[in-house]
Amino acid sequence: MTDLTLVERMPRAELERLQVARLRRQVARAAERVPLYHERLRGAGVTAGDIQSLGDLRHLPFTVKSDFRDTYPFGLLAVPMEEIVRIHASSGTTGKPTVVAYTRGDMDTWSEVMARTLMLGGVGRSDVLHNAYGYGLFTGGLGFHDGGERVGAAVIPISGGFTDRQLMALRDFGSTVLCCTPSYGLYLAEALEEAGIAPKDLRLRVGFFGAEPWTEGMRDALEARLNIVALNIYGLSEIIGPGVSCECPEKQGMHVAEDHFLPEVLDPQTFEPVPPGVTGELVFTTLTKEAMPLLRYRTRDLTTLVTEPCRCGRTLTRIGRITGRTDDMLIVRGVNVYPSQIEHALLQVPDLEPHYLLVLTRETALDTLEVRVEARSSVAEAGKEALAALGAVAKRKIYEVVGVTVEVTVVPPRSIERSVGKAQRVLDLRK
Ligand code: DLL
Repeated sequence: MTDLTLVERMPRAELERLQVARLRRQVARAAERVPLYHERLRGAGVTAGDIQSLGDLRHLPFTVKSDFRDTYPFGLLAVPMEEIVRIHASSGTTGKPTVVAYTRGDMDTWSEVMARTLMLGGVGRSDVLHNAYGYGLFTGGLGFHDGGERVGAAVIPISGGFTDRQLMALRDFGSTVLCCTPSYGLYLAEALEEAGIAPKDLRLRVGFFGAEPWTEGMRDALEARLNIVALNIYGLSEIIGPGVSCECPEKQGMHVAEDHFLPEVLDPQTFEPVPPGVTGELVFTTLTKEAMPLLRYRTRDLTTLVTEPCRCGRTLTRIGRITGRTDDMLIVRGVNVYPSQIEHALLQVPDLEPHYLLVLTRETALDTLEVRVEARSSVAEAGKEALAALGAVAKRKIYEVVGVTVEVTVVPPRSIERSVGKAQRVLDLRK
């Protein structure tokens, strides 16, 4: 087997030559095969031949989340459906999900970058990988699964939920690697404590936590309570899923798999690059994607570029923690949620008024999202039971549309404070 990690230590000049060559090919492919890029590149007056250096990236047009919605479901495909072997999806801003698709070649790239991610934490054949990321349309479960198999670990596809079964597998199967969202990791740590299972009863040594924002404080708690090294992993479905970037044990930023995904960090107002260390919006250009090449995709995530050499010897650029977003997307128990999606669901329930407030709390490790929404006066007049029944309908509808379980409190008309100007729809009490 060739050493997958050789590229991670390439001299920068050599890596950049590779990136420019790949970028040129990717632009040519997008222009030829994807009508949206054909138009946009023509509008920008750029052709693949104009790409001579990474500096020329700035002449390329951007791609945004709504481009997925406008071309839903498969308008961004650069290959015929016969070449697609996998489809995943993540939240869109309204009822329609963001659909992503993979060719056989893309699956190979994905398992490669996930294998490299796991190798950052030293994962290999002797490991037992407890994969509690959700399996399904979400990229977390299957992304870790394929990477885990590729490094030869024994993968436990346990997915999320069923706490007793999680504890059984963690202990009895001798799991050495834990993969889940940081909040679920903390939840499992608490459940282990409650069950009287101490870290020394387990063989866990490293965890890969991501898919939602977290803090150094949470890292300290995960490391202390589970006796592991906790690494931050970042990725997004549009680019490939998990595998875009991850920390090495130096924990000084997440190495980007730059030979496949070219990062920029830009001032969100001027779209000019910001210097390393300064916060801006993270933008990615895929370099090798076959099914859905993306040029300058605006992730909406805020972070910094870290360019000084890492003590681990990898020459790949790093990004800092994700410190926020430039839009209103929330992440609730690892599920991306846009307030507009909740609104879209609520509007489909007759007898509800379009006045609502989303209240986020974190009592134990896991987030709770309460949706307070007003009922029509006829329901309110019918009494408490009518309000509760309507709440149950709304809860089901939100689960159906958004894929997240929420608490719904239906309140009488005019109970929710009206704002002057921009409506205040979210009350985030998790900090
Ligand atoms: O969350 C992919 C993933 C799975 C990453 C498992 C890591 C582990 P999406 O569902 O498309 O994909 O959500 C992507 O989640 O734009 C960020 O806002 C957020 N996110 C992902 N990782 C992190 C992280 C997966 N480590 C969106 N820190 C991204 C903060 C993160 N936010």
